[in-house]
Amino acid sequence: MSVHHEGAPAPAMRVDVVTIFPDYLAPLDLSLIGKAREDGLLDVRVHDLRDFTHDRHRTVDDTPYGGGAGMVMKPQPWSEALDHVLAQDNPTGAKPRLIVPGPGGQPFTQALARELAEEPWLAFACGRYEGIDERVYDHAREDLGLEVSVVSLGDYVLNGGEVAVLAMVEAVGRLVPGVIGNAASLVEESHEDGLLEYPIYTKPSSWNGREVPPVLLSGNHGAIAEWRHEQRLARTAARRPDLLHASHGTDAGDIEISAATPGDVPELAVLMRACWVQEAVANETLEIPALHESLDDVRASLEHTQTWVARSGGRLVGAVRTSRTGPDADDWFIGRLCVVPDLQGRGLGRRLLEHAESTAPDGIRTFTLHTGARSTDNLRMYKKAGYRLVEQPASIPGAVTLVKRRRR
Ligand code: JD8
Repeated sequence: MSVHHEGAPAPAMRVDVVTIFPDYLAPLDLSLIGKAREDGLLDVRVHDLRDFTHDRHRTVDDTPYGGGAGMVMKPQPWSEALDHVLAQDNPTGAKPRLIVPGPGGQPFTQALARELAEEPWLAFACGRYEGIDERVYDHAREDLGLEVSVVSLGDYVLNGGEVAVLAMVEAVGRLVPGVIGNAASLVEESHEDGLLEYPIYTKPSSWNGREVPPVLLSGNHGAIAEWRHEQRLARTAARRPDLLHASHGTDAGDIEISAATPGDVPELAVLMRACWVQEAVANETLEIPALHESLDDVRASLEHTQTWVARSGGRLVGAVRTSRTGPDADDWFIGRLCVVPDLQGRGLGRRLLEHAESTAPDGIRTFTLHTGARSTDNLRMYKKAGYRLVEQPASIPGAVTLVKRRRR
């Protein structure tokens, strides 16, 4: 496994696949994964398990101890195959993460794909017949010191692991930097943030008596972003309510948003400190007003702003503050949007943002908010919600201003 030098192209992610049907993996020569292999972004190697047998019939299976239908894959060929993979082009004695597809494994998800895409070396063991002798898993963990994960593609039964490996290598490989041309397109995909994709259209704008939704022809990016988000919510609610459940907090049902009261002040102060220390680190500055707000400041803020708190099972897990601003008092300033660290990335921030927008009184024409120039997750969420960065410098050093026109 090659050592990576600063500025040098990142070493390819190495992927080894062991199977008795090497041709089953031929699709990995095609399309984006095939191109990524040519470009040296992925180093995919397929090995035939039968090459590690020594009898005339190249036997890899035998009858199950204890009786029962079908055959079991013998341990010895697997042991020799794994030894071969570990010995090949591995001067530093690195160890791959071993993934063994199986109907009883942990579910393969986009989150697991993202996790595996961080690994420099993956090895996949494709079982067939009734499966692989259990001692091979123990040998890999205990004798070879490999991290072994049994992973299932889904709750249905296949005849072997090859199809699962095809899907996993594609789902992981496309997340490797450089494999997908414009990485930005990865952001709005289904399962990336717990919501399904919005409907898409291309020319002609009128086809078979059917029109493309006019908002998509409007050129109004704020309106388009918001329409797309609403479509994603509607589709997810219709097709995968379980995802909505999951993405809206540990138990969606129990996160309530309500108007803040003086009783919330102590917890609010703690939450803001926790969240803005995170922002201070990300933006390398302590010049963040929220960090310097005293308990009295927070208490006083309830007088001149509308603050909302989110509680889960009585625990304060999020908050947001709104106030009418702007020379024509037609701007709704949304601030102090924060979510407890353990619930970030599950859509609660988005929910609080939508709530803050939805409570804007009549006459409000724009929504404005600030965040750190280097607060990448926040910026991604706001942009997906239809906000646009504006030149107007934020009154806070290192911060940026984002604005969205209100749609009625
Ligand atoms: C690996 C052998 C076949 C499975 C007897 C049918 C994954 N989501 C998934 N469904 N099935 C698999 C899978 C099936 C496999 C092997 C993965 C190796 N089989 C066996 C047990 C019942 N036959 C899978 N990932």
